[in-house]
Amino acid sequence: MANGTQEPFVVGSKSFTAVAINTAAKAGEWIKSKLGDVQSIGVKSSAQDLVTEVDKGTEKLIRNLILTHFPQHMVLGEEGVEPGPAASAKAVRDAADAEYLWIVDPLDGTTNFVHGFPFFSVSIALAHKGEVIVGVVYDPIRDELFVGEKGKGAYVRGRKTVVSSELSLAESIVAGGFPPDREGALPLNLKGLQAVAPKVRGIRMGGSAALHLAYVAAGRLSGYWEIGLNAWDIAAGALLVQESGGRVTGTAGEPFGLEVRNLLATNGGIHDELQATLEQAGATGL
Ligand code: 2AM
Ligand code: CA
Repeated sequence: MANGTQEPFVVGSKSFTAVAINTAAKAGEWIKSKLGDVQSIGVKSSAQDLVTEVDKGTEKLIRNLILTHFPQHMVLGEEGVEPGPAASAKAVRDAADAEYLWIVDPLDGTTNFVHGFPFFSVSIALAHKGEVIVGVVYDPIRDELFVGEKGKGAYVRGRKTVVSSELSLAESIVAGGFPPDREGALPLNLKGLQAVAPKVRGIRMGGSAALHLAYVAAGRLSGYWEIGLNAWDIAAGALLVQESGGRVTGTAGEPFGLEVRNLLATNGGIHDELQATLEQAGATGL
């Protein structure tokens, strides 16, 4: 090298996006191979908050792959953080200053995975100085990999994803969700459900926040909201929605950021109506 200067050694010098894609694909294959073969199931904050050796093993695999390529980067993963909203929020705040931060949910939809309900995903996002620049959500059951890059659009199966075109709740399918927090989040998500269900064409609750967001991006759902999420559930999926022409805010309409835990993501056309419905029901926040 000229003047004897040395570049830091980077294995294979792959792009961020290539590493995100390869890592999510490998993790997803591993998860799929373990379906129906879970030996030990643990509980975190409650009997509804499950963790398996697959969650932990997959996070280790992802962490190792990312750090092999980018040893200077930080990795924030669900299984590395104590359960509960306070610890999650603190982990995100503590990591926010990192120049490059990978935000990882090795298995989004653990309850589904444990029960053999085929709706779960691997979610990997890369934030640069607090802004998500790459997002990948992989569904190993359908072998669908959703990938988005800031400013460059989002894709699935080689095709650009575009949000749906509905302009009213009456012609929309909307998804919601129930995280395991029974005291704080459940009553609000139920209130929202009661208010939204009579207004929409259909309501779905699949149990994987990341996959719901990927489906909003791909135009399969017109919108999605959920109270009580964590950054790793939504960082990648939120970028997919934005890069597909959709809108992402907090449920109270506040701008999206990694600290947002109550999420509203839509095709844009139904955003205000869904937000107002949640607002009127008193279902926008903890
Ligand atoms: P998980 O399977 O990765 O834990 C269910 O509607 C959604 O809530 C899923 O995306 C699920 O992700 C998420 N979830 C599960 N436990 C959670 C927790 N303790 N806090 C916040 N979100 C959680
Ligand atoms: Ca998880």
